[in-house]
Amino acid sequence: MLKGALIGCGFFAQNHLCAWRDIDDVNITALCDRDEQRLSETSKRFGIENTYTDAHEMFANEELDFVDIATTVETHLPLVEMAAQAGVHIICQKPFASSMNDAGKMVSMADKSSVTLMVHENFRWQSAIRAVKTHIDEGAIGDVFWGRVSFRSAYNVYSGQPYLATDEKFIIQDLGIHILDIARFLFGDVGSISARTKRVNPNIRAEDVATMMLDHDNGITSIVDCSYATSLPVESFPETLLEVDGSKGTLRLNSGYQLMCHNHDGTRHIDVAPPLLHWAEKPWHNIQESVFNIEQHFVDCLRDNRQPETSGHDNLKTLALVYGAYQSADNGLQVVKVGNG
Ligand code: NAD
Ligand code: 89V
Repeated sequence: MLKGALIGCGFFAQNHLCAWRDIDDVNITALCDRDEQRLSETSKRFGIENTYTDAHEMFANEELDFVDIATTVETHLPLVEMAAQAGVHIICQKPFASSMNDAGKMVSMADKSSVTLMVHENFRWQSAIRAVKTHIDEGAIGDVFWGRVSFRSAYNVYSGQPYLATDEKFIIQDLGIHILDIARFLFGDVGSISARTKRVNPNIRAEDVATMMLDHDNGITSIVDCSYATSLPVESFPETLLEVDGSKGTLRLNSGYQLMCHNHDGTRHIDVAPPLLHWAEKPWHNIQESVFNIEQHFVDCLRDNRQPETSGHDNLKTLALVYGAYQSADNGLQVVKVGNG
């Protein structure tokens, strides 16, 4: 049985804890939040009795195999440092860090302490995204030469996550980070990126629209576009839509989790809708399923002593795209080298 603790009992951590309950041979034995009310509500909801308002105290008192850090980005560096010093494996929410420097420090700390460090970069774990990856890998459309990864919505994300309206950076750092990671997952590492951003909603502080172009090392070009200012007849939050063109055909992941595969054998339409887990709620079920999948992956990696797909090292490449995109947007669509490969 692996013993874990969770730090940060906020909006999204509730999903983490629901998923942990369903992972075999894992027990979340302690919770930490500096907000006493959130801590006590979460403790009652999940029946976890060991609670702390101070993470130092928790690491000193608890015998843990791993910690799940579900706080917002500004706290990740000190919490990862504490966990590494305690010799505890780490799963840390995205955005991993607010600078490449901090991210590099956390990766080095984990390496020095020989603990596994995985970033909770879960969008690539959605079953619809995995289905597209399988089609590409099986050669269903030949050699891929172009792709588009798109997330466009007018969903009110600010109600559940008010900090998104006031943070200095918004859509690339919060959501684009997932969409850029999917582009890396499907099309490979990236040599350079250019981007343009815009703020449409006057009531928020930072950009809510971003359009990015990626030059992948294997010659694929992709467009990654995100918007929280796009009102459509059918609101598809939180679906990521995909277009992939290959030498022998095309793939389209359309709204409603409908995958179209067109090649010399004809055109197939496949329903790749995620399962509705017993604790999940639409429309979030797609993301909630990916939380279960990534937690299971973390545990499998600990057991098999292998690096997770979205290890801290791997996530440095996704973060480089985030900060490269901001640099490009600040400098009139400058092409920014990110040397991802
Ligand atoms: P939140 O503000 O609702 O919750 C964060 C909690 O952490 C709060 O209760 C706060 O009191 C606590 N906290 C902060 N610093 C602490 C510390 N040092 N010690 C103990 N407790 C501390 O935030 P949220 O909306 O749940 O988001 C948390 C993270 O999850 C963010 O980084 C966000 O980007 C990410 N997120 C990821 C997904 C996803 O699909 N991967 C979805 C939503 C949010
Ligand atoms: O996944 C996330 O990080 C969320 C949301 C989907 C709302 O952007 O913040």
